[in-house]
Amino acid sequence: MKEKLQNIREEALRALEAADVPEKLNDVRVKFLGKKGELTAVLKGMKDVAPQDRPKVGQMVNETRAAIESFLEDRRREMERVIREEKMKKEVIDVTLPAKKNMVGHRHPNMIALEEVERIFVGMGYEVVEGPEVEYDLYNFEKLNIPADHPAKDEQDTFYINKEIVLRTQTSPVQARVMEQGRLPIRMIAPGRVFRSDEVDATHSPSFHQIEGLVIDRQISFADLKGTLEVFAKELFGPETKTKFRPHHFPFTEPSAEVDVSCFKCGGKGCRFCKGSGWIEILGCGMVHPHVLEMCGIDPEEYTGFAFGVGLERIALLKYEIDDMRLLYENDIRFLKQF
Ligand code: 2U9
Repeated sequence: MKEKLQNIREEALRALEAADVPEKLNDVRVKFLGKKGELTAVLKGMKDVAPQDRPKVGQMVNETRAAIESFLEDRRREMERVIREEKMKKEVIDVTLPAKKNMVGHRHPNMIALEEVERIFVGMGYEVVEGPEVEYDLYNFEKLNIPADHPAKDEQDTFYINKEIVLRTQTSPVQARVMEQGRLPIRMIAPGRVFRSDEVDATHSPSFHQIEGLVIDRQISFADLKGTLEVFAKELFGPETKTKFRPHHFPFTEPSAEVDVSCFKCGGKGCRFCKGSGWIEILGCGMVHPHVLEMCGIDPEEYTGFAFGVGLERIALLKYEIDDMRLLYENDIRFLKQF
């Protein structure tokens, strides 16, 4: 019996020595230690061993099993070490290789224009305030002097979530909310996305961006409005830029005006860019209507103010000489990275 166990041990150790992949180690384990393995067969044959010899034989079987298991474990560890080393050698990183280039995006022309406008107004002491794109009809229309059935509501048709809630058609509701808070004076701009029922073409989109401004204080006059917008135009389009105020009508301002700037391409002589007129329309403005002040909780006898509104896309198109607004929404990096 001793000899038999000795033979099993030697045969198993040899087989483990010869195994060159972990799977073969497993085969050896099954062959010798498995349920139908050779060592297990010896155990099963214990009934034929004389009872007084059984403990001794049992001990020998256990020793043989322990020796095989221990060597098997050594071999497994050694194999894993070799495999790991080979893998490390294969995966070695060549730090001298050129790095992969990361595709970095580009700031959108709208964003560049917005930051420029914000820089100008923040420099004049304005705050930048944002508000919700989904608004109450009350703030988007009523408080801005556009009651139900007003023709301006047709012009600014939008998506109604329900009878009271709309996608805002202008950022003015942001100003109405700030006015209601009652902290005066106010000097603010409200940039953001707005929505209108418009067909897409080179100059229109059902969703675009506005920057509106509002100043409320004692003794604010049309002269303050003119001075502010003149500074704005010169900063944005260059120090030679002239401004022209044309009378206009908005429900929320009285008096109201549209503002043209002298063409920054031809200096006002008339060219293809300004369609021969020498002037380019850029924004609308006016003195805040007393009724709007009242509806937002401000006494029009004590306070006056001016407001203006400008389309952000319009500024971006003009400033970067882009001739189709749709290019601004395609987000083609080859287009975007030119600005
Ligand atoms: C309050 C009171 C008045 C905002 C104003 C305009 C004139 C204007 C247009 C420019 C091009 C919209 O983007 S556009 O289509 N806007 O002409 N907006 S005055 O007046 C306000 C705002 C808030 C409380």
